[in-house]
Amino acid sequence: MRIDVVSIFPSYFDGLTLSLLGRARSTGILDLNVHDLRDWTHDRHRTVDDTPYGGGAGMVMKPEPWGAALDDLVSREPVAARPTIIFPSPAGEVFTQATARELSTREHLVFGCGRYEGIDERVFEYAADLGEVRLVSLGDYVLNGGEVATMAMIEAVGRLIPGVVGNPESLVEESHEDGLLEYPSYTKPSSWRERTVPDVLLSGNHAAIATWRRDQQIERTRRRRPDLLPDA
Ligand code: 6GU
Repeated sequence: MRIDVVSIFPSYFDGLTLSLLGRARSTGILDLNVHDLRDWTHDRHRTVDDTPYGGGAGMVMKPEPWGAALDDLVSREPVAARPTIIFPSPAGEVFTQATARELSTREHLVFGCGRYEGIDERVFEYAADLGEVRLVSLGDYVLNGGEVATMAMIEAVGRLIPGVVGNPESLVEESHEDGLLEYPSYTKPSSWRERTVPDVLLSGNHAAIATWRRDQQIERTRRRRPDLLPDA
């Protein structure tokens, strides 16, 4: 998979060279390129924002650098090869594990990280001529820009690409993959500061362990995230 990120703070993404995704990058599974939006400006001050038409607080990102960046990164490929262009936005659809699964099947993702009060609306319209545009939010709270959201999305998507996570089975039993939260985990010692591991986990009875874990998943989900359970 190829991923291009456009941001005025490219160094935010230095962390993606670490650990799992770093290895995926060095083995070639993931071709991740981070770009500075200011490289597509032409004035002395490398200006990327301006005041909003109609007035109001804050600044809006100018369309010209975005247009030039998209032109360079999205070669006018045949329709089938067009990228998915993601603009992180608190006004977007909410990003879920299903979104991550869907995006993990794409050949080319482009993330456009906005700052200030947003990006000139015409950029989204123009991008729609070049690929599939998605405005995506991490959840119902406000961040200062799209960078942290993009990091989260790249990590969630990246680990689903075949070969990125060493043991594919570790992807299966996780929170959200089956619509339930994960069961609790324990390791040695079996007694620690007077707290013991549930007996069933030491029993060697695999059927009983599976039942206990499932019950724990349902109970945790009911307590912490009742919104994830079907109404029945
Ligand atoms: Cl994707 N962007 C910003 N700026 N704030 C957010 C968000 C995204 N998701 C939640 N809050």
